[in-house]
Amino acid sequence: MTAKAELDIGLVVAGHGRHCTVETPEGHRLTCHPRGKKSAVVVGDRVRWQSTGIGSGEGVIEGVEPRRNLLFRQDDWKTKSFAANLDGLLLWFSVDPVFSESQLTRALIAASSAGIDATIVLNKTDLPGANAQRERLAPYRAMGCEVMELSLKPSPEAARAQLMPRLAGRSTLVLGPSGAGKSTLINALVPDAKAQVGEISQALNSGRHTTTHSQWYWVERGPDGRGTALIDSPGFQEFGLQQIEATQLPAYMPDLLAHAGDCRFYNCTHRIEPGCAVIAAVQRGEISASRWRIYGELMDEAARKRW
Ligand SMILES: Nc1nc2c(ncn2[C@@H]2O[C@H](COP(=O)(O)OP(=O)(O)O)[C@@H](O)[C@H]2O)c(=O)[nH]1
Ligand SMILES: [Mg+2]
Ligand SMILES: [Zn+2]
Repeated sequence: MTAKAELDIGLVVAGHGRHCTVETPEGHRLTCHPRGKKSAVVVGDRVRWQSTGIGSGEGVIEGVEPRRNLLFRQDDWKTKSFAANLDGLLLWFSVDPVFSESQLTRALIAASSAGIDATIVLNKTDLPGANAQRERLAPYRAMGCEVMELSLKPSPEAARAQLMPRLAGRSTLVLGPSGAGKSTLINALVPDAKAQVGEISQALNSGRHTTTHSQWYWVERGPDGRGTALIDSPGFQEFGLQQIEATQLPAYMPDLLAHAGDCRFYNCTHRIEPGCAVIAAVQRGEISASRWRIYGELMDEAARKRW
């Protein structure tokens, strides 16, 4: 038996349920299967693997290196991991289709609780209606979120210049609903995107590429196995936050948190209590009514899980 420390280290660049595609430091990609019933790996994981046999072109994952972070959502019945070991997150929304503020808030809370730095992107600002969507993001700017406005398709060079300082040398997950321009981004920044997907299909011995899982793309592959990477993720409808305790929610909502310490009751839920400083701030317009409404929905969901 090979000692664990001597096994090869690889990077998970695509996940396909139980099996995944692993990239070696030399840039080779191969399909790997987890050993036994160990939990599935996610894109961004560093794994120790060994070949299933000379010429097999496949491997077995013997272990997963400790994760720096993991972005996931937890719906009522299932946990869905997006990626691990992230340096940043682009919450990628557009003027059309109009973004869901509930999805935005949920993703921001998930990122904050995972300790991942998030930037909100509003794409397609060339379209009519951009001002209305810009205004919907004002509360997010006010609470300290970085918001970037792009029109990627008509101005790809300007968009690249805006984005690159944020992306260089980091691995960044792109998360957002379908139709917002994520594939357009990948194609603009990753010239050989098709080839990178092709390598994965080849490693899987299938011509068809699945878009139901996250996928790693090198914008620039560094010599040391590091570099600039974008991780494309499938669009989502649901974004459950069952992993977060109800009482912890305000800790991940900076606009609420700024007032939560001034409530009359130490265990205030900020929904109905007299002397609630959060409700007072909503009434003064210092917290947006829609953020407070979404907070209420998240509290209801969190309460539901106790049954
Ligand atoms: N007007 C406009 N359309 C864009 C922009 N960026 C992307 N699109 C278009 O939006 C549509 C959806 O883009 P796509 O990249 O497939 O979105 P995805 O589902 O998030 O991967 C395509 O028709 C793109 O050409 C933009 O900045 N402005
Ligand atoms: Mg797409
Ligand atoms: Zn309160």
